[in-house]
Amino acid sequence: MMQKDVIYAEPLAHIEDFRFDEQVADVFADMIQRSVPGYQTIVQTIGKLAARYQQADSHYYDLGCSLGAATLAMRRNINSSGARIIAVDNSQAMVERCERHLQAFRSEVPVEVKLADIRQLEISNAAMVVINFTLQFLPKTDRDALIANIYRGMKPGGILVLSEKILTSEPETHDLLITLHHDFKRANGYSELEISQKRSALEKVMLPDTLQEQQQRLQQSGFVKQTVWFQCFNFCSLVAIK
Ligand code: GEK
Repeated sequence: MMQKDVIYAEPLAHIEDFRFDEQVADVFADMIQRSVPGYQTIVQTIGKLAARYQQADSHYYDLGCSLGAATLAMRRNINSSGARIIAVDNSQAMVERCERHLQAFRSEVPVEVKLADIRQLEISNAAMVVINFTLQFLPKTDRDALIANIYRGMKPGGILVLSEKILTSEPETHDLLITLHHDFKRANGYSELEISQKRSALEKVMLPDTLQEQQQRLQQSGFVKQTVWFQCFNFCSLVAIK
């Protein structure tokens, strides 16, 4: 059974910066589902895109894979020969659980789960790269280089799926999206205390960009074909095709 996220349910004397440790990894499936609007839709669509954009003898990357939800979605949908999925996370706790999770399902498609920093990863021969809510955790100064590295490692016709929480520069609509997201969390059983303590924990660790910054970064890296395919409140997913 899925373990419930109660990490911020009690008042904490000191709120430490959020980390992807054992405690978070244990409740992550519940946490992401109750916190990210559209998460299921996004993961399912990643599967559909894998079916559509697969190419023979290619690599499929899941960058910041956590428990491997996107990897599983791709793996279920790839049937071309010579496919290999590379799932990468720099949290030991996540990588261990991801491996266990993947072993629970049968598949012909080989998956390599790597404990590594995605900023140091060599990306090659990629028909598809997924970076689902992970870029936002990198220092802002490292984001351009990662997207450029992804572009270089992709095959022509390959697809990048980039999902992020986004900032809106105009204050009133920014506040509106935040309020709607908090309503969503409340409707999923998070209390005011949980919402505000989690917000403090993420303040210095998760620094979203605006949608325009994301789009510019993709363009500067070489992606001329790109579109937002999903947005709910301040959560957004883009596709870019090489
Ligand atoms: C999903 N994609 O379920 N290198 C590798 N991994 C990193 C790095 C880094 N530099 N920085 C953070 N991570 C998943 C959800 S969660 C999103 C992704 C969230 C990892 C981190 O350890 C964590 O597992 C993941 O990126 C972000 O579709 O919690 O909002």
